[in-house]
Order: sequence, then C-alpha cells, then structure tokens
Amino acid sequence: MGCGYDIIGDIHGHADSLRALLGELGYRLVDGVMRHPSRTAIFLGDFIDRGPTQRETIALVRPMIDRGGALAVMGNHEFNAISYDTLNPATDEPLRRHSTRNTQQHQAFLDSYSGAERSEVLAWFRTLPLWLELDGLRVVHACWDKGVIARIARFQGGSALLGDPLLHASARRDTWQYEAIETVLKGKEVELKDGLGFHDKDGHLRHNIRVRWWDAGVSTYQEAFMGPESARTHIPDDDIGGDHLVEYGHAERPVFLGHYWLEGEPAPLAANVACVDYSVAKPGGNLVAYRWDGEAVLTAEKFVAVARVEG
Ligand SMILES: [Mn+2]
Repeated sequence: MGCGYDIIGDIHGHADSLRALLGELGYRLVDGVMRHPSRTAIFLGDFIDRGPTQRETIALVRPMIDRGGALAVMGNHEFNAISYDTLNPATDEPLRRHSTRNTQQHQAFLDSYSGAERSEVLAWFRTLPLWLELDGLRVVHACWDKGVIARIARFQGGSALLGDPLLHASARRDTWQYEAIETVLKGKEVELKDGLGFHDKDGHLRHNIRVRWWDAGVSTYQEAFMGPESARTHIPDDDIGGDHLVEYGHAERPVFLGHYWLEGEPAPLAANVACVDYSVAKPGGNLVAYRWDGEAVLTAEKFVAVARVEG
C-alpha cells in the first residue's frame, strides 16, 4: 500500500456509479476485488438505502475493506439499519421504531436482505468504526467533535467500534450517547427559535437545522444552515451567536466528511475540512472522491467526480 488515499463519498446503493468512479481513479479487478496498485480507498459510510443496487454495492466494497485495500467509517444509515433490526433487551421493542417514515427510508435495504443474510450484513456493519484517525488525516461521517469522540472512546475502553452498551444507550433520547451518535453520524444541529420549521428533501417538517459546524465566518441561522437552497429562505436571519460551532482549528489535520448532500462543483468547505458527498442518490447527482496525498491544505483540483450512472 502506498500513502495516497482516495476518499469516497456516500454511495447509497449506486453500485454502477461506484464502479465508474473506481475505474476513473485507476482501480481494477484483481482476483475479484477492486484494487489500486499504490493507493487505498476510504469510504465515508452510507453504503445502503435509497438506490437500486444495495447488494451489489456491499459486494463491491466489502471485500475491498476486508482484504485491506480500503478503509471505511460507519454512516448513519448503517447505524440506523442496526438499530432498526436490534431489540431493546429491556422492552423487546426495536431500538429504532418501525414507523412509516423510518421504514420507507430503509425500504430498499429491507427488500434486498432478509433473514440470516440480513443479520450477517448487519454484523459486518458493526466492524465499521465510527471514526478513523490516521497519519495526517481524520475521517468521520458527519462531524468531528473531539470532545464527543473522546467521550465515546472513554466509554468504550478506547474503541471506535459501536459496542452494545453504546448502541443500547443511544436509542434513548435522554442520554449523552444519543446526542453523541447524532453529532458524529448525523451532524451538529441547532434548534430554530419560536417553533419555526422547514421541509427537508423528503418533505418532513424539521425544527432543527444542520449547521456549518466548522465555519466561524457565518453569523446567522440562515448563513449557518446546511441543506437545500430551496429551504434557505425559510430559515430566519437572526444572529446564531456561535451556537453552531464545533472547535476545529486551522492547524488541525484535514478531516473528511460525507453526509451533507452537497451540489455543484466540488470544493473544500475549509482549508482543512472537505465533504465528499455530492448527492449520488438524487437524479443529476455525482459520486465524488478526494485524492489525498498528504497535503495539509485541501484544494478543489483534487476532487474527482463522476455523474450518477442510471442503472
Ligand atoms: Mn448520512
């Protein structure tokens, strides 16, 4: 393995797009597994849900990861899948409610895996760490909050893998573990004042907004909002007072994120923060990678994008 990493965004069951991106990056099939002669892939999680090729996606990434040609972190969709299928030992209820909304969001996966096969792939999801701290870079699905990450690590004896006590505690909204998983896998959110809300991409009314947690240069709720441009006008222009910020200093090593359904021309969010999720799960979306070669300052030239391949 060389020292270069190709950091790849959320795939959401779009195996054909992943094949196209890996081809573009110079990965080739060797003994049935996609490999690069000198580079390592890193996946940001959210392999599943939404797209047409759930099983093909797992069949593509899993041997890359299991045989050492790739690394990965867990996304909120893998976490949700585990919680949806795990019973709370105290109540015998699923850790994630089988509400219409939760089930609809998860339907493509539920249709693709059942019985022992589903249990087996969910057990594999448990092998994906919640974050990766590597030489010179960090990787997390949505938010690198060092206090939260340190607290999870302490709780789990140093492990970044999702253990049972963390999984069970994070299903209860009154726990710090719930907040911790929300932050790391779903991103920092801030509640809008005065009961205000907006409709997200699935049409659900939300009272919290995802925020640009790394961006000290924004000062209002509207500016801090991370989400569809069409919703921005519904976000108030009141002063946010820094409530959105998670400390991530300019001298910190680069951190890579997925999760945020970005659109347009890929570019870093800050000199040391980049998101590689460019909405392949939406028509017109792209699957994106960042080719990282050890640089401390990230640049737009190092993104590689392929247009979503319609299966
Ligand atoms: Mn996500």
